[in-house]
Amino acid sequence: MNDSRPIFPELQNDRLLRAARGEFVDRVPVWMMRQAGRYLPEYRKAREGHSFFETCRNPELVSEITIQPVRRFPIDAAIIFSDILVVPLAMGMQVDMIAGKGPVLPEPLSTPADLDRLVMPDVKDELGYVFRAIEKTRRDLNGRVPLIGFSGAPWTLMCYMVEGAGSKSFSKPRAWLYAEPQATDRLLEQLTDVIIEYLKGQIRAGAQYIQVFESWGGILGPEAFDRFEAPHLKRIATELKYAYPEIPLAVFPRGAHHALESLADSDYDVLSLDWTILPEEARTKAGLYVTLQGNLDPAVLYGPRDVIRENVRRMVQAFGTRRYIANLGHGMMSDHDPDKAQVFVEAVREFTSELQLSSSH
Ligand code: 1CP
Repeated sequence: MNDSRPIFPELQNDRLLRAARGEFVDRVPVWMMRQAGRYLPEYRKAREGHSFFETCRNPELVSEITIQPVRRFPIDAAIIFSDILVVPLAMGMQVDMIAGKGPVLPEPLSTPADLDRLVMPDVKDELGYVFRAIEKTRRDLNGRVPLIGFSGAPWTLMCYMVEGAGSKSFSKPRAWLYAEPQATDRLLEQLTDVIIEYLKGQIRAGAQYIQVFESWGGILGPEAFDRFEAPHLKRIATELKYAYPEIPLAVFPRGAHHALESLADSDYDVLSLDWTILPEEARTKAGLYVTLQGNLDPAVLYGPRDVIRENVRRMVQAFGTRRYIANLGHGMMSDHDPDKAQVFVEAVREFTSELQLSSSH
């Protein structure tokens, strides 16, 4: 190894890592996308008086917020509190996080000439605050559960950088695919280079599992996805796997069912699924040698306890207990009731230990 990584307390719960590698687990591991956030009163309290990115830059606050859901729920992983938009920020773009609305980039990339405004950051200088927060959080977790690091995928980051905000259609970045294919390639390539360095830095700082969020993968058609994005997405996994073969890699290609077959045949260990695909169909597309993660519709958590339990039961029965990590099909929402998240997590634990027993008969 070309680096000296910090020494951390021994991991006491490795279900997530074992499931990602396809090893035996005593029950299915469970965590929730956006498990830290506004729906938790303790999160709202910790954020008081601190802007979003100020919070991200403060290792004590990041560690506290990251660990909050681990204290509250019997989950099998923590995910570092940060945001995918720290990458465009590090490349010199302005990003404002507007409370209740989401991210706004007031000076988006509107023509290829704007690419010259982007800087190729030294990730240690520009994103060192994320690495310091990971190291602190890993120490504070004290081996209770593994710590997940993450990044946005190139296309998903490009969506915000060109559109300038969240959007339903992202028509501006989609127009670039056809009006400015060369600039699109250049931007995605540059983002890929930054993402690889950024994720390597997260692993060196202590991240034990990496997830790449392709949250807007589904707005690309299959051909555009294969032509513009898939090579970059795969290169991220290949380069990380080469440098850190022991770290499981997950990708969340939201809405891009057509990409599951090809992503299963890449260096990702885990495909994270949204709720618009049946578990059986995902397994057929993905094959047996990749772990599936997901995929309960987060809206189920607005239902009563019995409805949540019934939906979880059906989901885990369909996925089975091997090569499976239970999760939602997208993030927790700010008006979710934390008690419903508790029902979800407990139901996974209950039903998957049961399945384990019955499948050993
Ligand atoms: O527990 C955790 O998962 C918290 C860490 C986390 C992660 C993994 C946050 C905190 N953001 C993200 C990833 C992220 N950010 C994604 C990929 C996952 C997904 O699809 O949800 C995306 C698309 C973003 C961009 C973003 N940041 C949005 C969505 C905007 C849109 O287009 O609709 C929003 C609302 C944010 C702000 C944000 N990031 C995180 C939180 C808790 C919040 C809300 C800020 C607040 O009110 O406190």
